[in-house]
Amino acid sequence: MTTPSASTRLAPLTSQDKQILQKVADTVRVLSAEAVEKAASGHPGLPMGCAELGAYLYAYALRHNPRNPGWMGRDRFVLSAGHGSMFLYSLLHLSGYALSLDELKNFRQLGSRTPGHPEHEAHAPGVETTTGPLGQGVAAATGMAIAQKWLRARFGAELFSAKIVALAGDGCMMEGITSEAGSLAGHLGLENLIIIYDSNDICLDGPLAEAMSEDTARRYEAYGFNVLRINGHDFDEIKKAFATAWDENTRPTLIIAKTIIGKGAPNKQGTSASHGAKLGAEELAATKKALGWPDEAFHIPTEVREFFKSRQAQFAAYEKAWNEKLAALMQDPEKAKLWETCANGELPADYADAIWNLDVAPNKATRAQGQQLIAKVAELAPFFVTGSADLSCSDLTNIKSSQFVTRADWTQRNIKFGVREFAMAAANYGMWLHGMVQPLCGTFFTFSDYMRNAIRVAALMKARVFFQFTHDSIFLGEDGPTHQPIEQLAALRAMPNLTVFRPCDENELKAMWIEAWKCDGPVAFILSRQGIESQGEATRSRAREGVARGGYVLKGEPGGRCDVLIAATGSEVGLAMRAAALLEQQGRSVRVVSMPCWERFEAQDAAYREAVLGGEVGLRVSLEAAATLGWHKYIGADGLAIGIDQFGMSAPEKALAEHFGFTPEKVVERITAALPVGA
Ligand SMILES: Cc1ncc(C[n+]2csc(CCOP(=O)(O)OP(=O)(O)O)c2C)c(N)n1
Repeated sequence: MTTPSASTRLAPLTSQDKQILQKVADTVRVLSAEAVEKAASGHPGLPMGCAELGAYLYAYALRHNPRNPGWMGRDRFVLSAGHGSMFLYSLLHLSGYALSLDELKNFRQLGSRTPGHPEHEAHAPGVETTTGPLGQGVAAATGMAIAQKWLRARFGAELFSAKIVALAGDGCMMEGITSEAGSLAGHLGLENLIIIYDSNDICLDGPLAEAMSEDTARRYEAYGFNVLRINGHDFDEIKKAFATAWDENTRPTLIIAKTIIGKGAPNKQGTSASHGAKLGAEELAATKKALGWPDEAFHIPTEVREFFKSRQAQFAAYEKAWNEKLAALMQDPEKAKLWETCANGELPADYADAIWNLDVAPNKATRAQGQQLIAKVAELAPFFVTGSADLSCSDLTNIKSSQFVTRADWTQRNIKFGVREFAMAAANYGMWLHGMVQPLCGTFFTFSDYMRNAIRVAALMKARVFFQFTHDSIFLGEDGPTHQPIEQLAALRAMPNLTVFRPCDENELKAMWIEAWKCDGPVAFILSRQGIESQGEATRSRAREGVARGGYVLKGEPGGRCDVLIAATGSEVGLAMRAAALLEQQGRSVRVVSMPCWERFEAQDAAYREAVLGGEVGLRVSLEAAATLGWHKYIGADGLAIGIDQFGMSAPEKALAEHFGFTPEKVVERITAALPVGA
């Protein structure tokens, strides 16, 4: 595989080139400092320190087209050190993206497209991913690089040889997620990944040396990176390093760029004083003076404007050349069809029926049934890719008809992310952001905590990653409390934009898979390790609509009167049904509500919710083998929440059920005790 040669693609730098690049860099410096000054908040240090790198990147290195930020063939730039957001905004504005100077003047203000940290394209075109939590951008970029290589194996190197460039600071380099991502990228030989390390030796609290002293270059060499060291203010060195990185065919690249934080601010450069606060009027004035800048605020030199105007033809030409290659590919009807399917993320029109009519064995663990669904989905969606953090044998996320991706074989559909949960989660949203793939990744539910902030960033962006979390309660048994989730359900339900499903059997599972594709944001599948009793006809007849609505009456009738209402999810739905049968033997009327998805239920109108949970009800009970937090909003302050508000224990499943009161008899005991006297 050959990538287009950067050395031939990039114009040689003349002294005139360097002059204009320096002007661009200084414009980035001053614009960034001015915006932070006006907002009286923000981080001028990184944009000022990385200005030369940014100028060269946006002017020459990136094959992008600012007039069409969504062009699939573009190189992608991720500012992992998201606090330096003005770096990105300045360059997007200058290079011709639809981000006005007024937006730069509105930095960090309510409703602006220039928020404190870069937020995905809903805010500014050209922002490839939301960043800010340090290190995550590197893992997201790794995911984008993975998506590129995966698509290259299907559509060819002509179309998928873009580079993914991430800019990381000292902070990113200290984060564990960056190590996970680096280790993975080296292992997979992601030659399309370029990490620029803004090595300025200063972080928020002061000199880096007080917190980090390892040899980063050797660390990355050990991961399998090609490591280059440059002076990040020298255009010749920058050009050479980028040319080498763009030409690299086997290894990811780390460019360690030594820079001076806040460069250009005469008194604050090189110190943490320029990291995260405005320079102050005096220092800003001194900066402008030192750079030979006019007093006028937000000044952009005409030659900088003219320069980027002159670059637009080249930017457009990149896309045009790529479009011609795409047109050639489209001559092949089979490839053309596959392209359309992947590009539109299209499922067959009858996908819901195809899923619903699948013959799935009842009375099994939902993770096991889930694997059958995954196989079906893989058939329906050729752009569907799965991955696991070394648990595919257990979380059963892998597509059985396919093998695992290796650095030499990207035609496969399962990815071994290794035991790197956090990077896996961020890489998965990176894959989704890249486009043309639908990722799913899995691990044990309790380890969703390792991934949590990446799930959160995915939710913030409404990136539709499917997260499959298995071993969903204490009933995983002997592995004990470290592995038994308790508070994770409540924690995920509290996250905006995330849809959480906990199906009770194969029918709810199928309905979940139908609904997951309609979600606008990440989706969490919470599946059991242990076998679960199927609800048979009850869910067969009601779950398809019921799951879509998030909660539904599984036994009894909506509204009306009953002595006891039990709302449950997942494995506890079967338990609720058994407890209901015992209560009925005592002559009590019982309604059982299955609530596999709170978010969907919340989205229903009041009349529907009232019909499911309301009416003349003697006692409302919730039943879930997890923290009870949140249930009282459905069962009322006087309802009985049966859950587990303590950590679990290591023991066989049955012993745990007895101990924690999750048997039909014990549930009935508690309900009977809670019923009003005489009821
Ligand atoms: C996960 C995470 N932890 C902490 C922070 C807060 N924070 C923002 S920038 C920063 C220091 C980063 O230092 P460096 O990468 O060297 O940035 P520079 O000083 O060069 O701008 C910290 C701790 C964050 N944004 N994300």
